[in-house]
Amino acid sequence: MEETTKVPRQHKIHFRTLILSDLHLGTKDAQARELLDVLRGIHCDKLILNGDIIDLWSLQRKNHWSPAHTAVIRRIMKMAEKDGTKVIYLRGNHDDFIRRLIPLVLDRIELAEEHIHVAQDGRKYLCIHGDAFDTVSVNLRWLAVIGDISYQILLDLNRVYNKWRAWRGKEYFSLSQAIKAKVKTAVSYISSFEEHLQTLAARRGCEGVMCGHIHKAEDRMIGNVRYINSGDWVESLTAVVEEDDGRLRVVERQELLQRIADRRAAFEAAKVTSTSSGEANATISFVA
Ligand SMILES: [Mn+2]
Repeated sequence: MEETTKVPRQHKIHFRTLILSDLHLGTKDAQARELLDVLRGIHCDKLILNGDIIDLWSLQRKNHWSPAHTAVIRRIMKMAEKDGTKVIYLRGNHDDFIRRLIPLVLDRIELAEEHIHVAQDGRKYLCIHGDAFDTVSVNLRWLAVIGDISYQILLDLNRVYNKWRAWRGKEYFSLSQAIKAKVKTAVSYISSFEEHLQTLAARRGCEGVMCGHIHKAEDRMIGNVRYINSGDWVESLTAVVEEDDGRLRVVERQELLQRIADRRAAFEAAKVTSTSSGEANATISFVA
């Protein structure tokens, strides 16, 4: 893997906070390279890893750990060590092995069950993976495991189906997203999820809740609670950022890449201008 610290800080885009969830490192569907491109161009004060970062469930079945996955972990460690980023790793249901360790603070890296993020405007957001709101995975763990295996099959199917679509010249279609949307509505677990979420936010004195788990980025009001979901790095490639002006937003990989590219281009342009103006005198005297 490429060295990750060569990009100078001035070349990077800055966020007060970056929230990522559901990287599922250790599975073959984790989009680790795609994430690395983004992480290398970002400097943030705080990084919240909202669960399912290392997929131990899947690793125990089949090991798909790759050098790109190691590079992601290494980049995160570097952010804590070199950039001074405070890293908060929250337990997910696929990495619940860290449950035995929490709460634990290792210098700038903190492992926890949940975290209250105070935004620039003073509003409090409860950050929690979100499986606790998922009545299926809490009460029927065996069903959740079966669901997880069928999700894997679905992802495999999705890949084959989209290869066929690409061959036919058709655009990408997420079979798994479509089926999941249908199934979850049918189970009507959504309403109980919303109730749960509002109760917990009230109990923690928070105006908002930030989750992962469902692999679908969202930003909407549930009653008087702002619910923000950072999505995942398996399919949707989304994150939540807290901009320098304090706005919390859901962002897609494409936007992040564009901003990183713009930043680099602006920096390079500034460098060229300063060198050419430095050479200008020499040119003028030569002409004279
Ligand atoms: Mn999860």
